[in-house]
Formats: sequence, C-alpha cells, structure tokens
Amino acid sequence: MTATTVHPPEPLEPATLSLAREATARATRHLLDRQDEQGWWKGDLETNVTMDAEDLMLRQFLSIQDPATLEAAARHLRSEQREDGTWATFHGGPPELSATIEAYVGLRLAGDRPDAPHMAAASAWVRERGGIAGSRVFTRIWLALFGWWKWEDLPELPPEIIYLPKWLPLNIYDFGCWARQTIVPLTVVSAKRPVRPAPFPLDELHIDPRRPNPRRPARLASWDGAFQRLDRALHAYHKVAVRPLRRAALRSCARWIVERQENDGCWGGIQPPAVYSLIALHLLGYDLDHPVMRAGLASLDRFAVWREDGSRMVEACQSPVWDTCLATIALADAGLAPDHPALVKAADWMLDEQVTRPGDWSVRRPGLPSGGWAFEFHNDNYPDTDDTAEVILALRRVRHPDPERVEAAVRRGTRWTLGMQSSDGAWGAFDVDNTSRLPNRLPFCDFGEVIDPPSADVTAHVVEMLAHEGRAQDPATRRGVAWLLAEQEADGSWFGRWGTNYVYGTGSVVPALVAAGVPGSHPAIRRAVRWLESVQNEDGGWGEDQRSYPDRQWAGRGASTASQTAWALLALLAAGERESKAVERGVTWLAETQEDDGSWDEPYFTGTGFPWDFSINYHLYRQVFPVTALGRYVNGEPAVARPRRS
Ligand code: R03
Repeated sequence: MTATTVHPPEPLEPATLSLAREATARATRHLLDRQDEQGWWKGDLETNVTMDAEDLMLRQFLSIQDPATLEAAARHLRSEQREDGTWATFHGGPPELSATIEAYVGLRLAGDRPDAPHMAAASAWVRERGGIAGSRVFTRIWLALFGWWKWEDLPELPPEIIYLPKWLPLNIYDFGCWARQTIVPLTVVSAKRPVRPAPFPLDELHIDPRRPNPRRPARLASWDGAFQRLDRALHAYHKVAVRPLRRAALRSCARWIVERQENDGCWGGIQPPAVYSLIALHLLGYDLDHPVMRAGLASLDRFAVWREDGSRMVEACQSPVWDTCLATIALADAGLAPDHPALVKAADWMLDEQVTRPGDWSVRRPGLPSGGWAFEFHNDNYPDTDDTAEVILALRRVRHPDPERVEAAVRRGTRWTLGMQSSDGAWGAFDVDNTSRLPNRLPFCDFGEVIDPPSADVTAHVVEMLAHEGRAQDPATRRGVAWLLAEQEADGSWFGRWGTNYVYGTGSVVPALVAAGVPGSHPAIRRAVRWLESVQNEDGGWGEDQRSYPDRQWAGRGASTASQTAWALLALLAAGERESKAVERGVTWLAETQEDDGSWDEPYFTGTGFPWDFSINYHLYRQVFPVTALGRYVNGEPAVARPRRS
C-alpha cells in the first residue's frame, strides 16, 4: 500500500487500536511513576564489567579500597560471568578478551582465588587466546600500573601533544571530545610510568613479553607502517625528552585537566576521563585530600548503582537529560495535556540545564554563543547537538507558564545548533568538522571510535528539530536533508552511530525527512519502508544484533526488542503506513509483550557508545520509545509548525 492515497484512509482495525490504547495508558502510567521529584527521568546506563573492574583497580592504585565496595562490585562481576568463565561486553555477546582479563583481575582484587573453578576457567580461556598481549591498550595500561605489563611495551603518547597548535594534524582537538579528555591524562600517566607493588602475581594470565597488537599487521609502505615507525621514534624520544620541556608539558596538561573539572567534581560526565584524570593529577603531586581530588573521588561514587541484591554496578555515564527529553516527547505523543504538571516540571528542569558558557567546541567555533544541552547532569564543557535537538523538540510539546523563557532558550539552542553544522552540511555530536582520520591510526587508539564525524542519526534529529521550528526551507536544513538522502544505504536503510543500528538510523531519519517536507511517496522513503518490512521478524517485532556492526549480514536482524520495534514503527508511521499490515503486527507485538506493570523487559543492548566495541543498554529505552510509537499510532503524528521568516 502506498502513502499517497487521495481517498480517505481505511478505518483502523478496531481490535488493534483498542489494544494499543490500553498498552499506551499502562505504559504512560509506568513512565510517569518513574519521574524524579525534580522533574527528570534517568534509567540505568548498563555497559560492561570493564567499568567495575577499572573502578576497583583505581581504588587499589590509590589505596582507597574498602571491603564493602569490593564485595558488592565482586558480586556484580560474578553475576555477569558466562558459563564458560568468560565475560562478554553485551547481553548474548561473544567472550571478549580485554573484558575477561579486567574482570578476572577485579575478582582477584576482591580475594577470589585463582584455583577457584570460576577463576581457573577464566584464566584458561585467556591463555588459550594468547594471554594479555592480545588485549587492548587500555587494559595493558591498567596492568602496567601494577607491573603486570611493561610500560615499554605500550604505544607511546607524549604529553607534549598538548602543545600542537589546533591547525596541526593530531592536535588534541582533532580527537573526539571523549578521546581528548581521556588522552590528555593518559599522556601524563604514560610519561610517569608508575608501578605500584602488585598485590599478587598474575602469571596465570600468561604474560607474553612483546607482541604487536594483532589488530593491525602493518605493511612497510602504509599509514600503519608509518605510525608504527612514529611510535618507535616516540619511544626513543621518551628516553631523551628535554627535561624542562617535559616538565612544562606536564604542568600544561595538569592545568588543562583541572580547568575541565565539572562543578560536581567529574570530568565530561563520563567515567573514563574521571578515572584517568585522578591518576594523572595524583602522579603530579595532588594528594588525596586536595580539593580537586576529593571532589573527583566523590563524583566517582555517584557513578555507582547499588542494587537490592547487594551488588554494585558502575555506570559509564548518566543519561538524565537524554532520558528526560525523550520521556517528555513520549508522554506528549501519548496524549498527555501539554500543561500536565509532569511535563511542566520536566520542562523547568530542562530549562535549568541549558549550558550558558563556551566549551571545547568553541575552539572550532570561537564566535558562536553558547546554548546547547549536554547528555548528563554535569557536563557544561561538552554539550551535544543530539541532546540539544531533542530537548528543543521536547520543550515545544509543553505549555509552560513562562513562554518567553522557553522562547529565549529555544532561540539560543537553535542558534548554537545551526552554528555547529559541519562543512559537509551534516552534524556530529560534540564538535564541528571532527573528521580527520589520523587519530584512528595511532597504535594507541585501538579501542572504539576516537573521532566525531557527522552521522545520520544526529543529523536527522537536528533536521527534525529545525523543521519543527519552522525552518524546513532554511538553506542549512536543506543541506542536512540533501546529506541524509545521499547517505542512504543501497538497501534503503541508514547507519545508526549512537543506537543499534540500521533500525535506529532508519527510525531517526525517516521521521526527520518527512517533517522537513519529503513526501511519504518519495523513492527514498519508499525504499526505507520496503527495507523495514523486509527485516520484520515472524513475531511482528523488530530486532537488530550488535553483530550488524562488523557484519552487514546482520543488518536489521536479531531478536525482537521493544525499543527497536518502536523505532521501526516511528519510521513506518511517519511514512504514512499507519494502516499497513507491518504496523499492525508491530503494534500487536508491543501490546502483547508488555508486562502487567506497563513496562517491557529488554535484556538486549540497543544503544551504541562505539560501534561494536562499546554497547549500551539504556534502561529507559524500552519504555520511552514504545510510548512514543504507540502514542503516535493512536493519536497521530506531532504537528509541524508552519515555515517562519528567519
Ligand atoms: C545517544 C545520544 C546522545 N549521544 C551521547 C551519548 C553518550 C554515550 C556515553 C559515553 O560514555 C563513554 C564511555 C566510554 N568508555 N570508554 C570511552 C568512553 C567514552 C564515552 C573511551 C574510549 C576510547 C577513548 C576514550 C574514552 Br580514546 C567506556 C550523542
């Protein structure tokens, strides 16, 4: 069936419609119950055991271990261990070497004996896989801190990198902001090469003295070959580094780090930079009761989630702004009155969260006034365009008692977002034109993404926001639309950078294109609809495995989940497929898999930190996206504002 019917649409299948209404009402109540008194929502941000293990190794390194934390973290580590003794980095995923090594060390710190069956199984598997040498650089840095790996056998990254001006390749602003905040403290750590006495030997993990990282076998005349020679040169430089220059560089790094500490003591709202910054500053002479250190250590405790079963899980990051804007949109879609107290409260909280000072993004956009939103409670230095777009979309769904305040906030947010457009017409999350491929080539950077180029999902959210602001015809929006159309995959889908994967990309892009005036009958939209229909599961839902990142065969394939089913429905509904069989089956799947309390169960990870390397289970995704999809099915699409004169 096509979207462009001139005759009136057929009546909805009444059974499906009433099923959807009931499911929406139950899901709405559940979501409303979970709002914090201050107006925000926050679901657990579940990632993997490297967070918990690194937290324990940090405490060991700084000698601030306490038995209660240790035992609770160990409980969590044990509960995540697979039958075969290994650890995966997402639900249902394969064993992963670095995570298994780190979790094993974490349990040994907690006192688990190497000959206990669960420990022996883990170490045997690590040895089978070649031991520590095959693990990522971060893992080997952690081990080097205790003498379980040699500093000389790690890639070099000198603190003098802080002096590279912003127009030279490989300066710190060529790295994505999360990598930048991690790398600056790590240059300090690797210049200092500290070794604390190991609390136990680690021979059972088999330390292979020197083996190049097998991920990148290099040919001589290649980029990788060149970077390996650079790494050898930097190793030689480590020995002869001019002492006054090195001392000055270390001082500059310390200043750079301290300047970026957030109000609550954390760094960038994410766990890795906080952990490495604390180690670096400590090595530079900040003792544990220095105010910077005290605030930093206190902030780390706030990443820990203590559970009823006595276990303790460390979050990589916290998502209150993201969860709150998505929940606000969902509740509005579900038909809550725009002046409902829950929505007004959420809007008030979001208004207070707007960032009003420059951040690292100003390096590439010096004149641009601030006005974005960040993802976390505290991250003023790194607002992102994704959160900013969704917060603006959310604020517009609320009738706030002070409309002028909302208007002013939205105006600043829109101006900032427009200023953050990259030169190709699309948007990255945190920075403009963060597209140099060189950082990825450094042997040091063997884990995750280290740059922040524009992506389809972020660009779609921005385009959707601009369209709702009446700017669909602005040249900036048109360039975004053109970029999105050019970025469509041959099969009709779009890649998902921050959500898994093509279902997320497609579920983000189709509603944005339609909001920006692309008709449902457009060939690009038709191809997307056909792709979604082609990957719908037998049971009526949609699902997509993390394996879709390394292996295109898995695009759109996987066990059905609530969030991914909702994303597919959002695209189909926007494309005008409300009456289609595919939509009816998807809506029925959501209604039938809903729990009695109005929630959904979702063990699968449908969020993406870094494609394949770092997956996220956002615990609120299972709720907010079904509420939005069911709400739009029942109540129709949100209205798009008329074009404005800008
Ligand atoms: C969903 C849309 C909003 N989005 C922001 C999403 C933020 C996601 C969480 C970020 O948490 C991080 C965890 C990390 N780990 N390791 C790193 C890291 C970064 C962010 C990391 C990896 C490599 C380097 C440096 C840091 Br180099 C666990 C737009």
